[in-house]
Amino acid sequence: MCASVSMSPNEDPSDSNSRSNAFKGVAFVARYMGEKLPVTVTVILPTRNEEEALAPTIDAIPRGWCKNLEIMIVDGNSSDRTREIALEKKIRVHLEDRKGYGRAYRTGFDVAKNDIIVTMDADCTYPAELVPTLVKRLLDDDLDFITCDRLSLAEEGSMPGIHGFGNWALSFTARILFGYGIKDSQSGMWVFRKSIFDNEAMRPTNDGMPLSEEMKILARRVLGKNKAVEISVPYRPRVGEAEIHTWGDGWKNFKFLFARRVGLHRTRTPWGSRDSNPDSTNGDLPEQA
Ligand SMILES: Nc1nc2c(ncn2[C@@H]2O[C@H](COP(=O)(O)OP(=O)(O)OP(=O)(O)O)[C@@H](O)[C@H]2O)c(=O)[nH]1
Ligand SMILES: [Mg+2]
Repeated sequence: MCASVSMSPNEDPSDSNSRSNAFKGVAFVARYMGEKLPVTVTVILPTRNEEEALAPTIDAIPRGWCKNLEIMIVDGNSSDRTREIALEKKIRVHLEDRKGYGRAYRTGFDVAKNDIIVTMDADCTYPAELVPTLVKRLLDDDLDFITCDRLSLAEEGSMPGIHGFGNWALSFTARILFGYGIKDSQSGMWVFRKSIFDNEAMRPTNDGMPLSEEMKILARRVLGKNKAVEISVPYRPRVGEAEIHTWGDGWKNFKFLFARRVGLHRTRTPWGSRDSNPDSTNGDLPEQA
């Protein structure tokens, strides 16, 4: 099971006083049963060998609070039981064999069926229980994009040693270069309207980990400060082994920030899914090798 807190609908997840109350609070889902949010939502989880954490991550996402909830993984050649577990849990599986975290999202954003998209790692680090609260915030405040800051409420052990420093250094550099006022440039939890991609200027270009910082840079640049906001949420220790290469990915993130600043970034692959990508909703998913 992933750790969780329950929030009442009017609590602000970024308010630490509210968070302490949240443990005693009424769960959002219970309150909103029968009074569903009038939106459709797709939760996208990129996965590469997440057999340990995937089931609890899926289970931690509340159900029954919006008109339609699609939960899907975009899987990148997992060689463990990740895809089988997703199918057992009856969630959508889309295969994207081109490598990279950013590639998975540039595919997932295109094939997501619903109007609001929520992203998270499939490793129990992000507060899945807050998904309804965050979507409600998007609607109530008429926002287009929320990015969740992990640095302010990170729990002990969630960002060991060099990762914590790397996150701080990258976030600091991004603030200096882009002056966009985002605390956590590396967070992978966003809540946004799929329609933001109707504007091609809002479509991220990077196939790797730098997609995360690119999303925030674009959101502030294209959507503006009033429509793209940052909210602090809890962040928890990872379940399962990470695929991240601390130094290699850190360096790529730094290089990307400078390249993007001077317009020298390149797109390696086109936006969107390929027709040849197998998808469980089309019934053309091959057996797990
Ligand atoms: N489809 C796909 N998913 C990936 C790929 N690389 C990583 N992921 C997934 O993307 C998410 C983020 O990767 P993580 O390994 O958690 O990276 P991180 O959050 O920076 O590192 P930790 O702090 O150690 O969790 C996880 O759910 C991974 O399983 C990839 O090449 N393809
Ligand atoms: Mg992670």
